[in-house]
Amino acid sequence: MSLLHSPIPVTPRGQGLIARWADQIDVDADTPRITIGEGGTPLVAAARLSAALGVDLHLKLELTNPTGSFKDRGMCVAVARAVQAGAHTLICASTGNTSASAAAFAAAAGLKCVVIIPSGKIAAGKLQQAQVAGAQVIQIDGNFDDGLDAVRELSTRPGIALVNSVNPYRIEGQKTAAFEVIEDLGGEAPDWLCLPVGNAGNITAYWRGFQEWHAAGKVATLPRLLGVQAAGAAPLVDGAPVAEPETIATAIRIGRPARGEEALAAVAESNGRLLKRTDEQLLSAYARLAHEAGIFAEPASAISLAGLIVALEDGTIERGSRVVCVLTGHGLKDPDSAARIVEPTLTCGPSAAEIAAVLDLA
Ligand code: AN7
Repeated sequence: MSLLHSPIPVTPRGQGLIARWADQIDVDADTPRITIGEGGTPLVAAARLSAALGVDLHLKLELTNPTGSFKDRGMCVAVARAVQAGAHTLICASTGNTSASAAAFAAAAGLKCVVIIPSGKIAAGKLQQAQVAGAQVIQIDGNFDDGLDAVRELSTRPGIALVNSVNPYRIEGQKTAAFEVIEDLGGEAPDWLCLPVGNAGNITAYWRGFQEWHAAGKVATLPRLLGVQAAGAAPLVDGAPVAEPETIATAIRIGRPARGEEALAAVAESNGRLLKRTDEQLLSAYARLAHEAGIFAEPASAISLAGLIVALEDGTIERGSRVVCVLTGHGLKDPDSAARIVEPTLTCGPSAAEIAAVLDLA
C-alpha cells in the first residue's frame, strides 16, 4: 500500500510546518510542502529551576528541530518559496546555525547551497553539518555582518535566493513557534518570553506570532519580551553598532542586527526589556540548564536563562511569573564550549575495587 493511502492518520508534526500552518503563514497552494520534520517542538516545565528561581519556568526546546536549531522553522518556508520562485541556489551568511539549516533544506529540495561564515568563529558541529549536507562553505576573513553585506549583493543575481532572516518567509516560518507556545500553555500566553538576540529575526518573529493570535482573539494577553544580547555584541542594548563583536556565544556574535529596528519596536510594544550578559554569566546559565534541567543547549541559547536570572534579581520580572525561555540551539553542536565547564574525567584500572577507590567509595 502506498504511503499516500495509509489508513494511519498523519500527525500534525509529521506533515511538516508548512502543511500544518498553511492557513496562518504566507504560502499558497502551489508552495511545495518541503519538510525535514521541523517544528512541533516540546515545551518542558523545568521543575528544579522553577523551584530554585521562584518562577513557573518552561523551556521551549527549539534545539530538538532536525538540524538542532530554531532556524529550521523559517528555513523551511524560505526554501519552499525559493523553489516555487525557480531558484537553483541558496545563499546565506551565518554564525553557524543558519548555514546548517540552509544546507539541510537545500539537500532535501535538491538545490545548491553556498554559505559564508566568519573564519574560525563558528562551532565545529555547525561547520560539519553544512559540509556533510553538501553545501559549499566559504570562510571569510571578516565577521557575520561583513558576510551579510556580501550575500545581499550576491543574491541580486538570477536564481540565487538569500535565506538569511532578511528574507520575509523566514519570519513567517519562525512565528509558528509563538503559536505552539500558546497551544502548549492551554491557549494562554506566558507573562514573559526570554530569548537570545543576534540578528534579531527570532524576536521579531515571535512578536508577530503572538500579535497575530492576539488580534484574532485566540489568546487574551500578550507576553512581555526579554531579549538578551552578549555583552561584547550588544548593539541594541548599547544603542550603537558594534564594529568588532566578540563573545564565546559565537551564534550571536553580531554587531549590526538586520532586524534591529523591529526588535526594538517589539520590545517596546510588549513593555519588555533588552539586556546584556557577560560570557561568564551565560556560561554559568549554560551549566545550570544542563545540571538542573538536564537540557544541553548551546551557550547562545543559555543567555535567555542568564537574562531571566538578572531580571528576577532586579525586579524586572516578578517572582511567580509564568516564563518561557527559548532554547534556540543544541549543545552538541559546540563541544569546545562544553569543555570549558566540565572537570577532566577520572581514570583508573578496570576492577570494581579500583573504580571504588577512585570514587572514594567505602
Ligand atoms: C542558537 O546562524 O544568526 O536574533 O547565522 O544560532 O534571530 O539572529 C544565528 C542566530 C540565537 C539569534 N540562538 O537569533 C546564524 C545566526 C542561536 C542562534 C540566535 C542565533 P536571531
